[in-house]
Amino acid sequence: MKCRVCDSNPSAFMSFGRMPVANGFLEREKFGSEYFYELKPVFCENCGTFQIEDHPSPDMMFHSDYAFFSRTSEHMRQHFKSYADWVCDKYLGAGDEFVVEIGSNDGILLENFASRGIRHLGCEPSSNVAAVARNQGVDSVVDFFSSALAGRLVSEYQHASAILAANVICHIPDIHDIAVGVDLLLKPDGVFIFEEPYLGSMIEKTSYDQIYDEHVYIFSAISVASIFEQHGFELVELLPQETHGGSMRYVLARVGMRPVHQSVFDILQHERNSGLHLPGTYDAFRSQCEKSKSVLNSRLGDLQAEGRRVVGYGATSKSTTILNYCDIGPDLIEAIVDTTPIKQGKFSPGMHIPIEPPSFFSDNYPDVAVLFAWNHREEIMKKESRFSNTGGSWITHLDFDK
Ligand code: DWN
Ligand code: SAH
Ligand code: ZN
Repeated sequence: MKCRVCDSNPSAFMSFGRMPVANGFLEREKFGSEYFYELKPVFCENCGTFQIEDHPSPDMMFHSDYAFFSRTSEHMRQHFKSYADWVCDKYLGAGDEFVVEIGSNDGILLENFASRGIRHLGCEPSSNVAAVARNQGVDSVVDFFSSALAGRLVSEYQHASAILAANVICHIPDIHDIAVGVDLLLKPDGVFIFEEPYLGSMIEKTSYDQIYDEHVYIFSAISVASIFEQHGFELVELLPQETHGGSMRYVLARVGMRPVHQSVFDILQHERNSGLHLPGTYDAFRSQCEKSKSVLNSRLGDLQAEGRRVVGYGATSKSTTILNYCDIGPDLIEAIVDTTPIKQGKFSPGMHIPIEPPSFFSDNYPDVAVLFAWNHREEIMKKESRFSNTGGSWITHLDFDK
C-alpha cells in the first residue's frame, strides 16, 4: 500500500489476522454472511504515521444501527463538559461564535454548547446516534464530514470559530480531504481541536486493542504535524488526556495566527526521545502483543481447566481485536455484559460470544471478569465493588510482565 499521508511505502510489522467489523454485533441468523478483512497495521517512517492497511468501507461501519453511544459513560459526560468549558474559556470569543463538531454522536460534547446558547452544528453519519443528539437539543446534519460537506456548510451557515472533534479524526481514511474541509470551513483565526487515542500510550501499555477497523490511524504529535502542515496549519497546543486509555488533544491553527505553546515543543521532543518515529519501536510492540496474547490465552485456559466461570465486562469495539486475535470464543468466556441496549441479545463480532445486560453479571457473579472496558476502570470499579469485595477478580490483556 501507499501511505495515506505522504504516498511513500510504509512497513508492515505484523498482522492481527482475519477481523470482522469491530462494532458489528450481530444476530445468530447473520453468522453466515459476516464480513471479514485482514487487520494489518503499518508504520510510515517517512511521515511518522501509524495506520492500518485495509478496512471495511465507512458506510459498513457507520450507519443507522451504529452500536456505540458516547453517553454510556458518566465519566465521559464529565470529561466532555470540561472539554467544552476549556474551549469556551480558552479559544472562543464573546461574539457570534459558531462551533462545528465532526463525529458528534449522541451530542455528548455539543450539548454543553447548546445549553450556553452557542450556535453549533454536529456532523454525524450514524443516524441513530444523531437522533439522540437532536433529542438533547443538539443540531446535527446526518452526513460524513468531507470537503464537499464543508463547502455546503459555509454557504448554508457561516464560517466556524472552532471545529471540534473527539475520537473520530483517526476514523477518516481520506485525512487530506478533512484538512481541506477544515480549511474551507474555519474562520482565518479559527482553531481545529481534536483528541484521539495516543500512539505513545498504546506503545507504552501494549494496548493493541486500540487497533481495529474504525481506527484507521493511531496518531502522534509527529504525524498530526506532518499531515496538517501540508495544508498551512501548525500545532499550537498539545494536552495529554487520560481518557480512552491515554489520548492526546491537538490544537491546530493557521501558521502564524496563534502563539505556539511550549507543550508542542516538549511533546514532539519526548516522542523523538522515546523512538515513536523509529520502525524498531513497532517490532518491539509486535513482540509485546504476542506476549500479551500468550499470557491471556494461558490464563483463560487455566481458568477453564479449573472449571471457573469467566464473563467479559464491556462489549467494546476494542474487544473485537482481542477476541479475534487471541481466538477466544464462548468456550472460554461465557458472555460479555454491556449496558448498551442494542448490543444486548446479539453476539460479539467474529467469535460470537453472547452479549448480555448487566443483570446477567450481578444476578450470578462469575469467578473472574475480563475487563474489556479497561479505559473505564475507575467508573466500573466503583459500580462493581460488591463483586470485587466478595472474591471476584478482574483480568485484562494488559496485565503481563512487560
Ligand atoms: O473511538 C471510539 C470510541 C470513542 O468509542 C469508537 N471507535 C468506538 C468506541 O470504542 P469502544 O467501544 O472501545 O468504547 P468504550 O467507551 O471503551 O466502550 C465501552 C463499552 O462498555 C460500551 O459498550 C458501554 C459499556 N459499558 C458498560 O457496559 N458499563 C461502559 C461502562 C462505563 C459501564 O459501566
Ligand atoms: N465523538 C464521540 C463519538 C466517537 S465514535 C466520542 O468521542 O465519544 C466515532 C463517531 O464518528 C461515530 O459516531 C461515527 O458515526 C462518526 N463518524 C465516522 N466517520 C465520520 C465522518 N467522516 N464524519 C463525521 N463523523 C464520522
Ligand atoms: Zn507517510
